[in-house]
Amino acid sequence: MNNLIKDIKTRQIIDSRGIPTVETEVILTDGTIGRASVPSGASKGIYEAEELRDNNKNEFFGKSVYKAINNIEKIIKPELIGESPYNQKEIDLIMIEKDGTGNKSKLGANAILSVSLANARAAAKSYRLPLFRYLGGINSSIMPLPMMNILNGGVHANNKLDFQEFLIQPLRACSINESIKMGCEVFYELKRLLNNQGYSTAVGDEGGFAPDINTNKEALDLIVESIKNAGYSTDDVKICLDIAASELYKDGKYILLGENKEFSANEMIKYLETLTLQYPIHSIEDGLSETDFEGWKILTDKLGSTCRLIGDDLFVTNYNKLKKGIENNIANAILIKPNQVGTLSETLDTILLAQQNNYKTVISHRSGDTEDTFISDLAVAVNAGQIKTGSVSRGERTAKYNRLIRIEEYLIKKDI
Ligand code: 2PG
Ligand code: MG
Repeated sequence: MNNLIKDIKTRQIIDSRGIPTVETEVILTDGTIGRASVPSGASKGIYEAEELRDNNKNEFFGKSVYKAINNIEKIIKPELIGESPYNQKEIDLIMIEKDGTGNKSKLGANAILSVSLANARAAAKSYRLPLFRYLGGINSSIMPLPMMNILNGGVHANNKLDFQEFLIQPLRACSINESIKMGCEVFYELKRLLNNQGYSTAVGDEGGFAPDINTNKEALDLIVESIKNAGYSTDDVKICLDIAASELYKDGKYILLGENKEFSANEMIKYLETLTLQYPIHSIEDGLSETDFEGWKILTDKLGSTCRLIGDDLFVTNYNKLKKGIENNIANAILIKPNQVGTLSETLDTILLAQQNNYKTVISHRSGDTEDTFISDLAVAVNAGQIKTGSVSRGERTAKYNRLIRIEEYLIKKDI
């Protein structure tokens, strides 16, 4: 197909926290336009690719992204015009090489990723294929099971809960529609429970409630009760946790302010183990800090056979970090966030490495996100099995679930 990149347009938009981010359009010679925007994290891993911000105090308190946009217009665009949009790896490689740093700090991972994703969208559209079908081919057929964040703590909320995310996963759902229905019903029941107990039902960054409770056990009890009140068992709907432990780790200790506890790695592991024995916990993400490699080995030894242990900050969607984790038998699952690494091709390489080594993959949003639904298509494309994209409230989260509903409809009708 003699269809080439003709133009690239880019602009600053805002994400779900009102913080500027990059949106890009890749325009092809046949007139197709592919658009994508990039999300942004709050609890970022220290090894993530770098998001370029202007640090100009007069613009959005330093958060504007005009430098990234300028890099797309002045540096990336001239390199990519005339390239084939169907050669995603080549497109990504050109940008990686032009950046020349290990962590995309020159051009900005936000700049590079927006072009990378917009290019894939343009390519898919020009073939008149749904994005997931273009990315994954005829083998893409598994709908991911959502992990829905219904209670927020940590740096995503202003309560005292130490753990960042309390999620539910409707394990026994047979379809996306059913899993979303189950998730919503538990969410309604949690709201009712919180209301009845006089707690606020205001939501945090990812759309989960952020009540003013202090302890992790209180949060877990509320969720178990909501699952039951919604008419489900804790086999139907399980609990997942994102501890985001890198945020709790100071001078070799895990500081849990809400619990009023200070743990060594071993004590933290024991604490997590106790919780898994007391509650229907299916997975734990970032149970320990990204720098606590020794602790992770023990955690995996102790809990790896009974619990899904997901590395987020630990692996930062990075091929080499995951490879090291696999070699050392650390964790058994990986969170995949395209903006942690900065291109679609590198994201796909990391997913493939995980799948070849029996590590489960969870495709994930960021706490600051946009209405872009790329990750929904990505999750189906690679048969990831799991998606984590927030609660069933806030438009930027529901956009991703609603996209999955549409994809499931395509797949059932088999009309593509
Ligand atoms: C996480 C994410 C998404 P953030 O830690 O898994 O839920 O949060 O985007 O703030 O890193
Ligand atoms: Mg996380």
